Amino acid sequence: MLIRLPRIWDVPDHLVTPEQLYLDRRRFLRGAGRAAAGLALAELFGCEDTLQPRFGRQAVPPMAMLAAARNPKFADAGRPLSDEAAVAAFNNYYEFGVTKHIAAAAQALPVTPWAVEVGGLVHNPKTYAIEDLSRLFPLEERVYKHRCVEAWSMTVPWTGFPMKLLLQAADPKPEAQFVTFTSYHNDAVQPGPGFGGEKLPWPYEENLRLDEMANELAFFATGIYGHDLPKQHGAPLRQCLPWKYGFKGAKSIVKITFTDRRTPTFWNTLAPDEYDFEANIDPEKPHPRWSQATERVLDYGEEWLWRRSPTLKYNGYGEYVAGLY
Ligand SMILES: Nc1nc2c(c(=O)[nH]1)N[C@H]1C(S)=C(S)[C@@H](COP(=O)(O)O)O[C@H]1N2
Ligand SMILES: [Mo]
Repeated sequence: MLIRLPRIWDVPDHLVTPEQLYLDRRRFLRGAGRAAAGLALAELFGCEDTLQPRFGRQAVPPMAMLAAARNPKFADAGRPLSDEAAVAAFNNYYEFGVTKHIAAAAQALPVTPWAVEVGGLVHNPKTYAIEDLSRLFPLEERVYKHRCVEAWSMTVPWTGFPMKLLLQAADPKPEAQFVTFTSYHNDAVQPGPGFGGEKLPWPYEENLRLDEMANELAFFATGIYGHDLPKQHGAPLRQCLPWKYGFKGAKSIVKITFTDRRTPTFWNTLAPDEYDFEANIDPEKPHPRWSQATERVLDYGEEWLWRRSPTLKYNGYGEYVAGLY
């Protein structure tokens, strides 16, 4: 029997991302037949390799440069930097929609004033204005690889400060073992997605063990490519955890809460068998719906350039984090 697979460029943009497919499948399963929905998914993933450079580039409006020296330890991730305008046009930020092209919609995010509430099981609960954070904690630049669970990756210079500095300032009580990061959420400016009136588990939340937050690699970014974060990248404060899949790092953080237990998180609540708590990058542990052995690296250049490359355990950062597990 001849089965015609749709070529990826024949498929609407909003159908090509695995995380989007998950949401769609939930909708399909309530209506259409289970088997038919399963087949459609299998067909789409069958041609993931044919993804073509077809997304645009997003001009980033001029922003003041940040005075932050590059940390020599993280000056070079061993592969070329991704093109700034390309990564600014290819984002996951579901509060603003399910496609990768939410940059325009994300401009509705109100970032001034911005406060980050640090509390829970700590000796020093405090609400920081975003300006205070970058004054209190010296900014540095680090080039990190970012690997999405959807098997695409990028290489970008983040400006920010180690999470450990905020952890020390908060001074957790002995019973604190985990920490929850909460993203901004406001239905009025962040409309979607909502399928058939289904309420998704907003706000977006993620969590870490305390020793993961204290790890040298765990980083809060306030900037990218030497200037403030564009809104689509999670302005004005986001997490960078380069040894974990991208969904573990929340964008546009408003709250950081120290706890004695793991709290529910956005993707894990939606699909516990697909998005686990640890989410450490591991080429030998396939996602239930696709392999994690390789990734498509977004390199650089005038046009989109996806380069297929093997995925490394802990994204190649084992020397820093392997001892945690
Ligand atoms: N609040 C929030 N944070 C989020 C997400 C999201 O949808 N909402 N997506 C995550 C995922 S899956 C990835 S891969 C990265 C994408 O970051 P980027 O768009 O800057 O590349 O943000 C993560 N943080
Ligand atoms: Mo992701």
